[in-house]
Amino acid sequence: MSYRMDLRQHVAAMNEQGYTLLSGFFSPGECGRMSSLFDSHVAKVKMPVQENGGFGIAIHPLLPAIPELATFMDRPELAEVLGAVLQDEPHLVHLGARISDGQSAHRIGWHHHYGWDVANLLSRKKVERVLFGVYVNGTMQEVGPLLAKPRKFDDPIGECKANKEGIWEGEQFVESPPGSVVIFDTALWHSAQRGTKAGPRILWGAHVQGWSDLRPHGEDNLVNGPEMDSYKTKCKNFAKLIG
Ligand SMILES: O=C(O)CCC(=O)C(=O)O
Repeated sequence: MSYRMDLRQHVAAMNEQGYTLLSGFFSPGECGRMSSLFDSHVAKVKMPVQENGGFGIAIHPLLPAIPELATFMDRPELAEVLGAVLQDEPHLVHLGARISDGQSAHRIGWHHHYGWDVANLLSRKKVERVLFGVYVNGTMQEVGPLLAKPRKFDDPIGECKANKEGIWEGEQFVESPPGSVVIFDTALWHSAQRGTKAGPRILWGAHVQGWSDLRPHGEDNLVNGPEMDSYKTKCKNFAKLIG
């Protein structure tokens, strides 16, 4: 699937399987610049990627740490897809990153980020909150794939299986080249697997909900701090995403 396909197809994919792909959305040059930003940050704060034997390290909240990432979100087509999926103007309410590598744990445990009363899912009319994840090095076997358990938007949430880091029936490997964006429903059960090759796997992204949906969520974090002022002036499309 490509981000150039019809917006209705992205909405259909979200509603039918819980995720959609913007394959190769960012160019190799952009991915190189993103990697440098993360390398500099990790060196500055002396954060070894293998800090805890888990699935790499997390950076939350992300924008106060690397505000330059704003420039990569200044893309009207990103807001267009997010708006179509949410049926509302998109609002960034959390930014974070995870950096892992070939030494990380085999898998990150299966989880979802719905965060509200899961009974809502049965009667809701649309996806309420999504994640968009930028897979700087891609999501594939060598680098480490995202895994998803496809779901329709109004399916019940289902149980977390006992084998939290194991193989789940119906799991799908979501594979796409470097620079791809995966947009997924916060109610999607997902995991990720260590790559077969050495080298970093950088994932960064946001939680997004409609501007008219004012419900707080336990993972909301600082996206609109003073360090963003100059980016809001320079990046008008980005500014609309954070207000
Ligand atoms: O690394 C991935 O592909 C998924 C990351 C993830 O599950 C998360 O950060 O919630």
